[in-house]
Amino acid sequence: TSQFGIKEALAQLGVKDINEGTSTGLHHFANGEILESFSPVDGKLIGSVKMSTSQDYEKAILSATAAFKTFRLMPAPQRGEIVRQFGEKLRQNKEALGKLVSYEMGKSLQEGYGEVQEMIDICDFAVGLSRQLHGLTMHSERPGHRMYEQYHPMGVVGIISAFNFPVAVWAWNTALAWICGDVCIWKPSEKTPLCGIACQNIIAEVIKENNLPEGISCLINGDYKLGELMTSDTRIPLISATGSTRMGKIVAQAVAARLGKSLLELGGNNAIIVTPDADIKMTVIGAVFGAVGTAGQRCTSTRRLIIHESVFEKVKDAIVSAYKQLKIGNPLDENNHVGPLIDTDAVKMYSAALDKVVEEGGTILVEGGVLTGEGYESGCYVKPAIALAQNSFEIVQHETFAPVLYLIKYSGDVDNALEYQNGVGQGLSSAIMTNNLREAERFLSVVGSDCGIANVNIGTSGAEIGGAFGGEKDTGGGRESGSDAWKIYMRRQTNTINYTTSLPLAQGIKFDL
Ligand code: UN1
Repeated sequence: TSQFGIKEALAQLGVKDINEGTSTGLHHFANGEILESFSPVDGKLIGSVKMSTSQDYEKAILSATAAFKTFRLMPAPQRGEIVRQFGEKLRQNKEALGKLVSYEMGKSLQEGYGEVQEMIDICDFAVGLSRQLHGLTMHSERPGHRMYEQYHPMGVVGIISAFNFPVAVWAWNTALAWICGDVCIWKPSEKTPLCGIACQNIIAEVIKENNLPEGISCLINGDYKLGELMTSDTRIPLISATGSTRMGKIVAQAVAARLGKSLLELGGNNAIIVTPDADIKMTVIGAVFGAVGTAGQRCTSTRRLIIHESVFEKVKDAIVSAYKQLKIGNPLDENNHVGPLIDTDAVKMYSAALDKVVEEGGTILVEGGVLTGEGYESGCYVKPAIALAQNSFEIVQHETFAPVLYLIKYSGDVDNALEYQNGVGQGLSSAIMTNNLREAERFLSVVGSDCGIANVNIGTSGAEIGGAFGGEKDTGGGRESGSDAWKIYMRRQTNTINYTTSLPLAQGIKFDL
């Protein structure tokens, strides 16, 4: 791996194995059992860290709560300046962090860099936003009264993130939370703990250079048990969780039981509708990147292609021949398109999905399989597969986090395709490929896609940070990143001020003493 500079990247990011001394990880609360991070790229141990105990968790909460008391007093544009500096440091560390993401998680180097770029972009967005945390002003029904609303910092934000975007999802949350005056406790996926330490080291430098309280950013490492401590803790007003629908339902119930707020970004089952008027070349690029990018491990990955019968053979042949060009291998080698899955459990789920689709009556169009031999020693490399399927198949209804693409045929008009598109539990991302204005507008209308993201002539993945990101139904309903997603990180207060010498009551109520 040294040829790819992983050692240098880890050194630059201050990530050390516990045997080499403590990983800097300023404000990294971890004194528990050992957690080893193996790379899916070559199966090698990258490093070990300690997990956080419940005492560590308690320390993190106390530190965060204390930091909030001062951080909330800092004017928002000054908090924006901190986020600006964080963005600068991310620029300096883009190469190193991108490489670590690629090596620890397994996505292609280009996508590793892209993920760090998303972090930089959200920082820029948050800096501008730090001067725009606007509330509204209303006209009071009472004379000599003024009414307006303001947004105040809320407190500690708990972030639970997934392995597939081991750094960007944290940044979407923290960059906004910080300009809003909140402090954060982050539990990264136990599959990518080193990415967490690298990020914490970067922000810790900024915090130190600005003499700010360290508890603004706290890192804890561990599994679902730590997550449970967070979701049931009334000292955390907002839990932002990214992961499976199964996990999200557990989180949502625990947070709701104490009337906390949750921001959920859960599974997708994203489709591209390919109409008779689709540009086939664009469709192929969008569909193939959507299905095999990040080895099908994005929540926005393309899982289903809903193709009109009149173009079905043409589109199918074009996609199948594009799959033949795919190079599978070490994601740090930029000649490869597809890297490994995160671990061998994911490989099992991939294989089970392919068995299941055949069992349910589907036909394999591009054979899958687990790769073995030189370069594939980790056992995590699989061949992207395509199956002809029915939308109603149980396996098609289910999100398999792997490069398995289902082709579904539709006939008649676009409404029939929409029925399939919307006929799944999840509601994250969707797309239509068409040059027909009527079809495109129908897809975007109230009777069109029911997803949080609906694209025309663009694939389902790779959203920009400027829009609100998230989806409906089993996707959890949360919105992160751009637009007005910042509002969930603040508490809203309505203020009415009387500048007269009398006290008229609203609704014209008379109450004389
Ligand atoms: C995720 O998979 O959890 O839209 C996030 C995209 C990326 C983010 C995906 N910007 O594909």
